Parts: sequence; structure tokens; C-alpha cells
Amino acid sequence: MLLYDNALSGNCYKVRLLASHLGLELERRELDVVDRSNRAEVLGGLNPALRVPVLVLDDGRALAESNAILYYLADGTEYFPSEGFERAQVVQWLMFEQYSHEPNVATPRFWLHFGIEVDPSVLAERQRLGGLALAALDEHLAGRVFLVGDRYSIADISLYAYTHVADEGGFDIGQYASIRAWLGRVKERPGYVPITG
Ligand SMILES: N[C@@H](CCC(=O)N[C@@H](CS)C(=O)NCC(=O)O)C(=O)O
Repeated sequence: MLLYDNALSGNCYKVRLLASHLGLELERRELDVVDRSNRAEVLGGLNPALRVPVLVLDDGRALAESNAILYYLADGTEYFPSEGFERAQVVQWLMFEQYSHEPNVATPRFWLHFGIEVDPSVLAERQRLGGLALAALDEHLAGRVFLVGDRYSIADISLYAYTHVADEGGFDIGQYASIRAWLGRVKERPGYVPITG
């Protein structure tokens, strides 16, 4: 399978991490996330949103949206529960990740890392909302081992991706004890690879 990828992107890292857990070989094609001038040429016909990650299966079909790719690859494996309510709970966390967490935790990291100028009040508001998302995650993890059914799943993989580098977006993860313990547990999973891997 071929992954249109970016080494710094947490959304792409989700796919690389799950693939590593599953022992799947991915060919990686790196795309720039700042200079998007070749996006239409490279991703046109594969992803109408022209964003990475995009996974091209061996039969040529293409799938975009990081959490949809996680769903596809994990279905039928230990990383996606088989019981209906637990499956829905995993989807609940994937939705939370895309609506409340990623736009507010990943975007400040992107702006700060690439030195992209934004109105300080816009950055501060994203960080405020990101802090709320992290607090919600921390509260849910208190007394739990993993997000759903106390088994490591794509819900954990999806939320791990930007949470473990949240400090790069100006967040202090040190204040979230349950998140910190959970980050350590994810890192111990067989097949774990770092975002830089
Ligand atoms: N909802 C999408 C978001 C994908 C996304 O924002 N990708 C970024 C990299 S993390 C990207 O392609 N940025 C460059 C662009 O928007 O052209 C997902 O989860 O895959």
C-alpha cells in the first residue's frame, strides 16, 4: 500500500502507527504541508480535499481522512472492538478527535512549528479550546487504562497522535496526570513507532 504522507503530521502518523502495530508495509510518499502548489496534480482523483494522509490500496482504490483509514485497517483486528456498543464508543472518540481536539491542539502546533503568523487572539482561543479538549480527555482517562473497554484501540491511536506532541503547540501536558500515564502505556505497546519513525 502507498501512503501519501507528511513526516510531521499527526494525522499521517496515526496511519503509520497502526500499520506498524499490524505489521503492514507502507510505501511512503512525502508531501509538503506548507507549499501546497502540487496538491491537485498529486492528489487530484485520490482525495477531493487534497489533504494527506491518503492511502492507496494495492488494488488502486484510495482512502482519505486519517480516522477513516484507521477504521478500514483496524476492522477485524484487535484494534477495533467487535461488540456493537464498544465500536460506537470508538467512533465517538474518533469524532471528538476531529471536532474538539485536532483543530485546537494540532493547529497551534502547526502555526508555531512553521512560524506561521496568526493573530495572537486567534492562537489563544485555539489554545483555550484545546485545553478544554485535553481536560475532557484527562477526565475520561482517570481510572481507565485505555479509552474504550480498557483495551488499546484506534481511539487511543487517533488521540495519541497530537496529544503526545501537544507541548509543541504551547500546551502543558504535565498538568494532566491521567493523560501522562496513558501516553506512557501507548508507548509500551508492541510495534510502537515514534512520530519521527
Ligand atoms: N481531517 C483530515 C485532516 C487532514 C489534514 O489536515 N492534513 C494536513 C496535514 S496534517 C494537510 O494535508 N495540510 C495541507 C493542506 O491542507 O493542504 C484527516 O484527519 O486526515
